[in-house]
Amino acid sequence: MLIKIKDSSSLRDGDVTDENIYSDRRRFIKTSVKYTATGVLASYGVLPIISSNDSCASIDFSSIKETSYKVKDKLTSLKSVTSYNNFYELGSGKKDPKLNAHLLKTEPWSITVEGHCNKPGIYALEDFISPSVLEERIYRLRCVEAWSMVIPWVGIEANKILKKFEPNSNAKFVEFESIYDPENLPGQERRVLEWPYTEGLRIDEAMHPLTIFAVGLYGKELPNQNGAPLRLVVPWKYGFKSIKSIVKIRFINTQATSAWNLSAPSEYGFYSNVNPDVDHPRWSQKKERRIGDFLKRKTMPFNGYADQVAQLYQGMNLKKHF
Ligand SMILES: Nc1nc2c(c(=O)[nH]1)N[C@H]1C(S)=C(S)[C@@H](COP(=O)(O)O)O[C@H]1N2
Ligand SMILES: [Mo]
Repeated sequence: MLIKIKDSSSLRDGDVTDENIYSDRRRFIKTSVKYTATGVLASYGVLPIISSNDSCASIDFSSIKETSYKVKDKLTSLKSVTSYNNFYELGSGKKDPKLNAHLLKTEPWSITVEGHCNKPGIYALEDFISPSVLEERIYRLRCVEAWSMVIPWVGIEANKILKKFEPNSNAKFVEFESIYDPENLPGQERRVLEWPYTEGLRIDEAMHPLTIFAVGLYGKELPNQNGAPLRLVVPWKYGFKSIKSIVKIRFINTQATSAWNLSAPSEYGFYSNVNPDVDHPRWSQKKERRIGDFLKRKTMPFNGYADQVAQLYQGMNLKKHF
């Protein structure tokens, strides 16, 4: 992992961080991101997007600008966020990703950018993410399995990164690919899904200001089980669209592949916007269980982000294009 988020309060995955304590404390703790640029690993004859040097820069997490991207809901505890996961490469049980997290090798890490853009290449993470651009986003995450969480991510708007690769007018969709490492990742020994895990968005969805790349949560480096070192977060869509541990970004002309859509197209649509009115063929989506809560709550259209994103789907029949 190339971007290190150090937290002087030494929070560990196992620590129960009360959501309210966290939000108070983050104003006081000094957290730094150590950032070392090693430069582009290789490229198809293009220069790195951000000129690299050997300097280290730190940012103070306590001074991240107040973001308007937050929700009033109570945060899900750090413990739940990091020990109740879906990450099939690390096993299909909810506890497997944390247990097997050490098997995911995040160093070295490179990201291949391909397709309809002017700046394809193989990049190191720090070629396009500098700590000074990171911000906190508190988002709801709604899994298609009808549970949900509220997670304080640390990340950057996806459009800020994607634009640097200069996609051209043929880039109608963006496809992402996760790590493929069957020798180390126990879930990839079997074909539970088509490996590598893929996901995609229409280009306007990818460029929407709510879509982020996350490199951290709860003010520190992203735990492996949450998709280190870089994962997508698309808060108005079911969780499976938020692809983890990204190694490839491809600008394409036709609808992107999606691992779950490939495996069961009648159950998991390409769009997969959170929608209480479109049930999963095997269960209702009307309600959801917020992890940590006793009573179920109503599912909100677009997971509560309708004001910001509904216009992306004007004129579309969302029951058909689910
Ligand atoms: N590569 C990869 N990405 C993935 C998954 C996966 O199995 N593999 N699971 C998805 C699903 S179903 C959900 S709900 C979210 C869960 O994210 P979290 O474990 O950080 O809460 O990750 C998504 N991203
Ligand atoms: Mo999910």
